[in-house]
Amino acid sequence: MKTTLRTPLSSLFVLSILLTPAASQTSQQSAQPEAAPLFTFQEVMIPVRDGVHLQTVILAPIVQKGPLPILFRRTPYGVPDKAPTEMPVSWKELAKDGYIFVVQNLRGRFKSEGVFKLSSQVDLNDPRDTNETTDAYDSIDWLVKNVPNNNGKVGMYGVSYDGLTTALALLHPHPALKAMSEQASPVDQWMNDDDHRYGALRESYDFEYAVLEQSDKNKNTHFEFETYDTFEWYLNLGPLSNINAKYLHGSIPYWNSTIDHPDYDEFWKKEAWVNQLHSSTVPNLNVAGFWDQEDPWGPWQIFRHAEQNDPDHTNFIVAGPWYHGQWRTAKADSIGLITLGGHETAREFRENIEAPFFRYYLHGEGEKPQWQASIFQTGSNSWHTYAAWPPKEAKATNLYLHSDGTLSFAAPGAKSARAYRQYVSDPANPVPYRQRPISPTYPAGDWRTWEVADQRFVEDRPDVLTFVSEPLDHDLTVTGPLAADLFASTSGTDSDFIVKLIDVYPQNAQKNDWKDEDGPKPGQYAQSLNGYELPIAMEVRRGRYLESFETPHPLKANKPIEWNVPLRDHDHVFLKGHRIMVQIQSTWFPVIDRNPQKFVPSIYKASASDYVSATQRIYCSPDLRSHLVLPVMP
Ligand code: PG9
Repeated sequence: MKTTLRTPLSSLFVLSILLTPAASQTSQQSAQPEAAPLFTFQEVMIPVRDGVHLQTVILAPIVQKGPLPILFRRTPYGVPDKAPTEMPVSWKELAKDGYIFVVQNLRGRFKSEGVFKLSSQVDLNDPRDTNETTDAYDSIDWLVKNVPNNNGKVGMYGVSYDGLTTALALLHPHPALKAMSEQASPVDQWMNDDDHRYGALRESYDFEYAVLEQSDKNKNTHFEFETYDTFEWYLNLGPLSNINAKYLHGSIPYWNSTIDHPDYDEFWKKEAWVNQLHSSTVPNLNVAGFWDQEDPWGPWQIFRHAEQNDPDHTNFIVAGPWYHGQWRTAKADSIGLITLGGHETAREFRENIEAPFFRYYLHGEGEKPQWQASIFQTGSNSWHTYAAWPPKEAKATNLYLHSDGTLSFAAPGAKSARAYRQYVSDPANPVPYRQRPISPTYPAGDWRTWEVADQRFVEDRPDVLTFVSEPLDHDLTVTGPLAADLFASTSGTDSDFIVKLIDVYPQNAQKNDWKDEDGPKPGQYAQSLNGYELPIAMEVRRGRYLESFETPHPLKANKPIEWNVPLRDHDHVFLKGHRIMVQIQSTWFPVIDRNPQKFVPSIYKASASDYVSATQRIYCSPDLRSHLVLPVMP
């Protein structure tokens, strides 16, 4: 396998934003004498129940007047090697209240002993099982007993993997764990989140992440692609079995598990830890990003599971206009080209929501949140609170696809020109999920903002269908879970449909600021929002799993059937003058692996000749009314 090794501390976004000083996110070390550290630094090896020791760094404020709560983060990405001399950006608001910050490497990562399993399996019935739930429990027990001058209260928080290790503590929380903020935690890697979407493999993510984390215990490892454009590499690769045959040779356990378990079997059901959660066991501030390119789904699921029994109302959800972890950056006043009405959404989240939440539960000061959901609504660019999520006032409203390429709230009538629209999907020429050249997933770079990219880049492809509404004559607010209900057929026996709901900006959305005589600088013309096609929700369904997730079934060629495509929770205003667009396609490569379009027992064992072109039809007739379901606010 060809790989390069890079320093772990610079290679991962989440870790880097957690440790980047507030003053400058990009500044290099200067020749100045080192500033004094803001925290004391202690590295300890915490023993857990099976005798394994976990590498843990304890950072207590240099000036500590009295007992303080502990804020604990558990990570596979590495711990700091010294105390920061400038306050890390994402701690700035929290640190004002005073915390002892503790960061721990998961078992099997860096100096932590044991084996890293890249797994969220927890078996609470097996007294010998050790997992992230028991490691969190044992570590908290040690911390409250051994860290000097702590007040006996612990909070946990973290983004993504660190969010997962936070959330897993919900399954058997230590009594000292008084509050947590799970942020972008995955919950079920087959159903959604990082690795699959309802069984459709997130090929580039699953592969590149498994290599990143399981190549070397002491490092984060980046796969070395032979082509600059990874789209080309994945296409040249051919069938997925070539990843092991040509590159990994079975050396990466998580990748092996992925290809050994194509369907929703016991392996994935055990990974789906959230199904063990039925009540709100610890006050929890769940945090989700609307344009989170990795784990947009998990926080909503954790929130919904805890809602099953939340008598003390300690289960909260926060969502905003963010890519994965963007709420921990300095400002988040924009995402890609999209500005956010002058709001510094990340700072506002930390200052007005996260810090007061931990202050209340860990310092006993201030007020409990009076809302259940606090959302930065996109489109209107404003914060909103909701007593319940989804808000009851939202009314499920159908938006219909018409065979003339229009979208409207009126259903197709008997006079509809045609019953369907069609295109040919060719796995040899798949639709790229973002503009080529496509960079490697890590280091993250362009990967972060691909979900807000202007969708005009694929609109003219013959294998992408576009439906668009008239300009809206009033603002349309959509708050709650969205879905698409398609009636579609394929000439093959397996197939994918990808649905994108898009907000189309008016042609004159923005005044261009170049002087007429100068014209735009190179690249500037494309940096405008005029006519921009902003994705609001996007998702894929894979035909073989429409009937059952456990047992794949072939589709009947050319038979229209119903495809339900959940599009997750959103809070967005399509502004007056904007248009609503829906795009439909059958490939989204390489973020989703190619469906051969011919049914095979396992796609991961398909051969090159199994991949065939297919004619796809989307029905828009009075009987087969493909539509989106939008939760429209009055
Ligand atoms: N999205 C990453 C991840 C989390 C959990 C499991 C696997 C991957 C992450 O950013 O940590």
